[in-house]
Amino acid sequence: MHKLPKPHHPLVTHIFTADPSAHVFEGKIFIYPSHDLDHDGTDNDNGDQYAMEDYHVLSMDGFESPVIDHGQVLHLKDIPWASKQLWAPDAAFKAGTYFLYFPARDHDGIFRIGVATSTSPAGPFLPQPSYIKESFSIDPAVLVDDDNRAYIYFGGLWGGQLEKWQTSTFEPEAVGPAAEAPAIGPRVALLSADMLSFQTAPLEISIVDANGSPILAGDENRRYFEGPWVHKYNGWYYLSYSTGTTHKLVYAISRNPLGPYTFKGTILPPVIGWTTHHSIVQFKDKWYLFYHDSSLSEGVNHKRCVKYTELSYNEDGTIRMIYPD
Ligand code: FUB
Repeated sequence: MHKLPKPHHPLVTHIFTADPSAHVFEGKIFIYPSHDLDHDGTDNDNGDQYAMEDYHVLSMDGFESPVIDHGQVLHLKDIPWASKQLWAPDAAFKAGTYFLYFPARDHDGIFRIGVATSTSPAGPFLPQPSYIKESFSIDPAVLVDDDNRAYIYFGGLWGGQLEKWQTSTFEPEAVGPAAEAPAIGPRVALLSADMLSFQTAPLEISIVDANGSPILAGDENRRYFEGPWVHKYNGWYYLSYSTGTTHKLVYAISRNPLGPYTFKGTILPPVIGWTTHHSIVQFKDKWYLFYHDSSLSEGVNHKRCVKYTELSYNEDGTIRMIYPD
């Protein structure tokens, strides 16, 4: 049991946490974060410092209740196909089962996405023996739509290897497009009815500006980098993500879960630390942003802490920008 959550304060301080995917399950708020290792290794652009080995689940009855750490719910040693780096996960619920989607490097060093199941939102989770066929890269985020179709969004540049999949096969030496070419988009696939495989091949999402022109690779204030999240508000799909090198959380909207998405603006300016990663969830009649920064370690990029704050919309459906404390 941990103290009452306060906006813009670390949810827990006994472990380092990041990449929070928040959901309301069984009337409570469940948070599925990465569990950052407390080590003193150096950083590189490949993200080797993010050497996570397990997942914990956090929950709160509400924002006036203490945070519960449900302990270790899945460990690397129990995932037959994975070799290292359990990065940003997400969870979903369908037909009595809870699903935990997570990226990890396989035994060839290639990032893939796996899935584990549980009868409880608090885990423990039992992994499938193999990664999801045709999956690649990182940062899965699952939207179960109102018609019960489930979409999985994923992909991340640099350490997340997305630029190495531009031809649909893994090209280890591939680099990103030229600055004046369209940026690489996140991927989306429809999940099968049992939520354990892709029903459709991953499709690249197009993110365009107000004139319908693709956001370009050199437009680092707006182009997709990693950490996709899709939520629905007033019939619109909101795709939010990190811009990576410019350290912002931004968003784009569409009438179709597969896009194209039209860029709208910034949700959160840069926080302390290199990465920024989030989720957006409705609890009762309010909306919340869960995010992380590196304040708990005074700026160490791989020792992060999960936080939350309220999120609100303008009359026209645009999201009001949030200023981190
Ligand atoms: O936590 C490891 C990686 O850092 C995540 O997968 C990215 O989104 C970034 O937050």
